[in-house]
Amino acid sequence: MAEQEEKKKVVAAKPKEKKEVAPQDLTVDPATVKMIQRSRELNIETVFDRAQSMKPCNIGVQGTCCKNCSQGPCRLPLTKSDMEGEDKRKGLCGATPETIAARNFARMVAGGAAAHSDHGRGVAETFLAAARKETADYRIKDTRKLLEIAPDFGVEITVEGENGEVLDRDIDEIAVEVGERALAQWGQQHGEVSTAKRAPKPRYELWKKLGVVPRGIDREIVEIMHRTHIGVDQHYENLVEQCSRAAIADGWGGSMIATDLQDVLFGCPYPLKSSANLGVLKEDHVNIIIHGHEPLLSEMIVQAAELPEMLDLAKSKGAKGIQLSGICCTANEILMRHGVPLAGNFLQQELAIVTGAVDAMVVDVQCIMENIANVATCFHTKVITTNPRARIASGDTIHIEFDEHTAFEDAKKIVRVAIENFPNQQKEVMIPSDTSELIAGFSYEAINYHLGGTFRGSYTPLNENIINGRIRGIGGVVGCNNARTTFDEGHITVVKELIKHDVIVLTTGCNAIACGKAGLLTPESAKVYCGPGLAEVCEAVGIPPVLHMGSCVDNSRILMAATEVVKAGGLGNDISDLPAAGSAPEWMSEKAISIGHYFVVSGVYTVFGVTLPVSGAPVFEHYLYKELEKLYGGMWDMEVDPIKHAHKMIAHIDKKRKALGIDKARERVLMDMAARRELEAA
Ligand code: BF8
Repeated sequence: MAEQEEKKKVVAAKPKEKKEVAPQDLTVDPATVKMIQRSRELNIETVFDRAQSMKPCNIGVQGTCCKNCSQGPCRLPLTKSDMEGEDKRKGLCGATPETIAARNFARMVAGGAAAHSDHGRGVAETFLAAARKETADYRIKDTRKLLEIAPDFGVEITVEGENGEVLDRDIDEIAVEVGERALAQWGQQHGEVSTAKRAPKPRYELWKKLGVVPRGIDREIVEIMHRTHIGVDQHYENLVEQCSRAAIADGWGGSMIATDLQDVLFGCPYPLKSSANLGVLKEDHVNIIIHGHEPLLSEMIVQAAELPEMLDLAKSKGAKGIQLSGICCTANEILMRHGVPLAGNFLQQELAIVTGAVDAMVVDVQCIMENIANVATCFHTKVITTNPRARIASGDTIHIEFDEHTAFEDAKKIVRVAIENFPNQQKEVMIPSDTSELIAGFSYEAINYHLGGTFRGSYTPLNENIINGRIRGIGGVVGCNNARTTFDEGHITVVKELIKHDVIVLTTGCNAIACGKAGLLTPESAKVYCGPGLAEVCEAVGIPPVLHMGSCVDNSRILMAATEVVKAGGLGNDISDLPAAGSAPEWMSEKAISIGHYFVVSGVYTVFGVTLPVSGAPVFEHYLYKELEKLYGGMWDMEVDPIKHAHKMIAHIDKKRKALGIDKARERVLMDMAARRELEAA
């Protein structure tokens, strides 16, 4: 037995290192510094160690490695001579670096769009089961939102009475029809994904003109896989066009439908208080971390963990209670609707287990590192997989399959496993004390309400503050962590630089968690970090300068917020007219590429940090960074330095202010506070 235990620990053991990088050079997050230190003391290998011992492939980084057939991989790094003379690089089939990089890029879009959209499909299936009353565990909760979204699917919300009067239609009937039509968006072969029409009219018309309105969600993703097979689409512009269809099918389709139906099932988020970082774990409680993405699971676990019988069971095992917390986007989902604290973002998942306090880490899909299973073998932690699409071969995971028809029972089973495991907690618990208070829950509906004053909800006050220059513009800062860059530094630096220059920030995903840990999601942070204009608005309205809008599928909320800003008037007719820019300072996942591309084709200038795998194909790179603007009014960019990154966004915002003729207003605002007040009085 002891021998077996030792064997287990070996899989998680750190290989002998030449020279270790100091923890404080790997991250700006104090809890992470402590936990990297701790993992090293315990000789447990984490992603931070692997990132030192294994460097990325130089050709893959450039995007010019093709492994789409077995004659390769064909590796086409860009050299000085290729840059100076004629670029003669070709794969065996003759594929140019542009074709190869564009195909790789397209497959990333497909992977990302598939991940979001498959999540959305699961939500739509559960929604329909709830609407048809086939499951007792889920029900239609937010009827206001249901009635709001129904017309977008062509579902009538009223009926004509016998005497021609307009009557409310039965809510259950509406829900079933919405569920059926929403689900049909995936398999639809012709026509249009219906939610694409939510974009501002000029944007939708532009997409129609360019022929990129998606026909069906699955179809556009499958078509990317076909086109990128050897010998099919060998024109980078044509490939990017298909990327646009699939990305719109994600942002304005699969992701947007996921967000909407989740809101109807679980409630539209509104601002609430919580806290973030590993310090939310409690040594004397049963600690359950929910990690992954789909709220179908986490919502049930939240309910199960609140049952008195579970609390009693926990107490009978010697615990004072049950502490739920989240990692990655599941964390954001349960934070937004229930105020469940955030244990951490992507790069903290192994470290959470290293605290020794986690009784169960419950995972579903996406962004779950296989190595958590190895790290868990060094502690009592049970890693519980729950989704048939996502199992882990490493370590000793338990699989408790989660089914929407038996959801609550499954959730109770999972919570019980965690509680039963509490007495197995070993002595070596070390929880860093770091936590920060935060306010989250800014759905686009909540922003409407908060900025609209007491009597009406409207985006008009936000627009007025942008027009008068107090708010310079809007920055959407989102995305992952990436072990190839200093953990959380890019996120925090970009966001601080933006708010310092009066740019209000909308955030989701792991950026939102980073901001939460750094104390940027509180109204009080406005005074400390913002420029005077933004600080004044935040103080007047009582909102943080960085608004947490949810998980990565909830980037659709940012699209809707941008659409509402356009509708409120005074800032142009389309998203591409807005003084706004997007950013993913520490991206790493394919989902981020799909998100980036749907922002770009929605008209947003979008800057990525770390790297973009296109540098080995300069013509394709130029197409993404420069030429796309002519088509869509938005384009890609890449900047590693977070300060320069933020200033590229600010420069774009200023360019848009100038085009709108509101640049002068800001110059006046910048004179001083008294001058600004005079201006207002006039
Ligand atoms: O979907 S931001 S690391 S957790 S991919 Fe993953 Fe990236 Fe985090 Fe959520 Ni989004």
